[in-house]
Amino acid sequence: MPVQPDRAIRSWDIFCTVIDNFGDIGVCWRLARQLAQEHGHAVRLWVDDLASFARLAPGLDTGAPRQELAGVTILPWRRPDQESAQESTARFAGVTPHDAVIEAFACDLPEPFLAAMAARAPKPAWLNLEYLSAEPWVREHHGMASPHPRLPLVKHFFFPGFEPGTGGVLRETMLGMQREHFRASPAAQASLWHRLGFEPIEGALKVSLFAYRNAALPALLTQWRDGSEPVQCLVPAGLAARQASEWFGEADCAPGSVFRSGRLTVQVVPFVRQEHYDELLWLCDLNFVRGEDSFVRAQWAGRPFVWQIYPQSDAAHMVKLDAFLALIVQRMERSGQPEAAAALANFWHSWNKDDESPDWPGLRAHLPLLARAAEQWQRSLLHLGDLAANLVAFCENRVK
Ligand code: TRH
Repeated sequence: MPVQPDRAIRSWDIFCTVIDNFGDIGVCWRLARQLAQEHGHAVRLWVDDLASFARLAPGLDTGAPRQELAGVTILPWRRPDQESAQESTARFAGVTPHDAVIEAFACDLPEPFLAAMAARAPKPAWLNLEYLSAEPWVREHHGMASPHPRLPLVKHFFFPGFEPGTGGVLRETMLGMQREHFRASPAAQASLWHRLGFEPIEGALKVSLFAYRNAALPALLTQWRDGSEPVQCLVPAGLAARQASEWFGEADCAPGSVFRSGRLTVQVVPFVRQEHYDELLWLCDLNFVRGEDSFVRAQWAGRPFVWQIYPQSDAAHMVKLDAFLALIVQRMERSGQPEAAAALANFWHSWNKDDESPDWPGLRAHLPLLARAAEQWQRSLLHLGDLAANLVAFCENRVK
């Protein structure tokens, strides 16, 4: 007989704050869509900066007090330090919390909403969705409970991760099939090139470059320019495009801009809607990604990638970087590829330490092996289950 869950979860409130342009909206928007589209749940996504959100979701009306997009209800909110108690009370007046409430990445929930959670029967499942990390302590902390100091509410910590016993990472059910279809379909690829506004350069190594400003970039561009093979570098409009244009001595870095020197062609591509970003990753031989969501997407792409982790004070991010690298490197060493693993680790360290001499030839030499390892890695992640489904099961069975 199928086991009945302890409680049924059919609706969600997700609170997200947006810092540094996109902040955490990348993860929250993907999760919200998946809960709505794949699980058929009602999802309210509360976002404090609709203008930044609109870059990932071009259909968004940045002035709307409430709107539906991709099956998700989107509402504006302000963090407790951004609006007065009266404004917050007015905003949440008459709002009954849904079955489960997620405060993404420890953004504090507004007091009036917390009070409504405490008054609801049954009380909603309350989760803090944490940052993704490969550090070993994540497994122990995943699922930990934290009672509210005043209200009769208990928050649970949900940690994404790469190992059994963690929350896993986001992955849409159809992603693998979509990727295979794209790879096998010249028409789908042509349509992406059309959307990007460029043509493939025959024989060139295709690289996508999504990054924060990085002191290692000029040296990398120099090596690509002076290298022995043509490099076609597709840079989404933003920080890296600006930095590349400065290196070329060009003022404009709008989508459509092209910079050429030696063997290197840099093309600034439009920032595409989130659903299309995967296709860019599937198209390229090597992807530079950053932060959290694009980092995960690069893994599902099964292509070699270079991760620029979000920098933190006291270099705390380097510990996280090394924890993830350790997983990859150990796996590659076990399958007899220690040199390729060392080249990857070496390059990632340079890229994240603003090192002005990243070893491009070292990485390039191992790209074929790294491509195989990337494919194996993405297959190994499949057994974790997908974060959205893990989250539903967690709320239904583990939150009391
Ligand atoms: O938003 P990010 O820069 O990283 C985040 C934030 O920096 C945040 O403050 C930090 O706390 C967190 O990382 C760890 O990068 P990320 O996470 O990859 O998000 C970017 C989103 O943009 C991602 O969902 C992919 C999407 N995207 C598009 O939709 N279209 C595009 O063309 C590109 C390049 C990206």
